[in-house]
Amino acid sequence: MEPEGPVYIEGPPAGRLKRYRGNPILEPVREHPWESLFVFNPAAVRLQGKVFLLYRAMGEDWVSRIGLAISGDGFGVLERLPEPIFWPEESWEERGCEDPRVVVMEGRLWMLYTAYSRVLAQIALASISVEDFLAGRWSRWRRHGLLFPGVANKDAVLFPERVGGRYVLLHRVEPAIWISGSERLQCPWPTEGHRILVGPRSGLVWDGVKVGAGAQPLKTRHGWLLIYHGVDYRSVYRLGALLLDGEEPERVIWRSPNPILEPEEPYECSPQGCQVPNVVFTCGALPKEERDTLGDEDELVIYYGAADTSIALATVRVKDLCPQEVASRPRLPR
Ligand code: BMA
Repeated sequence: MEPEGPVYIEGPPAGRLKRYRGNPILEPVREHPWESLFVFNPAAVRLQGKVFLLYRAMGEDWVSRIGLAISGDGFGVLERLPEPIFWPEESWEERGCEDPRVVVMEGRLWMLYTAYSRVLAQIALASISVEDFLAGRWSRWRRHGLLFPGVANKDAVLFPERVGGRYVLLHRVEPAIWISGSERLQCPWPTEGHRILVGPRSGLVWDGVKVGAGAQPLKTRHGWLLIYHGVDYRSVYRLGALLLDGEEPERVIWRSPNPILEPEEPYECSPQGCQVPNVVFTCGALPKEERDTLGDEDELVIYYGAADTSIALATVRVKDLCPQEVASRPRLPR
């Protein structure tokens, strides 16, 4: 029988992420007024063999702007721009452009971000061609507007390719992660056909208060792997994993019962002058080696904001994250 609503199967535990020894990889720059206080929550894309981190930065005026760091191998930072690449221009984002999540489709970078107006946090969409991005032509960013005008919404991320011919979006109307498809990638996004993908679990558990999508979904042989964040009753932010059906991503195959990363290191818990203690929060992850579809042995690099103050990374192999018995589990009938 066709199950009604979101499918959630309690499953075996996920493996844990392994922190990079060189963490944090990016910290605020006191001499740059726009990023002198905090840098965190980067999107990650790979272009021409390099990793580009588009990160949220806050400085003296407490307004969030987007900065850019470039890495050759995805670990060490080769270059970091002295000026932001994207900043508030519209009234609905006057307090900041936060938490970018970027995918590359059809020759353009598509960036969803939280547009904070001082009153409301909403989802906005901007894009730029790969060519303009690589040439640093920031005036060529195109603002498409608000995805759901007037609606409080956060943590939106696009799938990196069309699924079943449609663009697919995850977003967050508190306290759950929602999923929705559209024929067109435009603002406003259709308001019909949205479904809850997963909500918080009940009880005093690590993802018991609210959940939100994290990095862009990664395509694996077993389905779409989504790193999400869960918040507990003490406002601790941890990361978990979801495996979604490759063709019908609204079907949840597995959800990690345990967190895969939680604040433990000093830079994640309560570093001096930190913005928010006990936070690990991701907006971007990439395969270590360029891949279309990830296999079990492939390694993932997950970039994350630590205590809303600095940027760190952690790695894990697909097979260590997603248990074998989940990968080989027979799928529910379509
Ligand atoms: C969320 C966003 C994130 C932040 C997180 C933890 O609501 O503001 O940017 O990392 O809270 O403070």
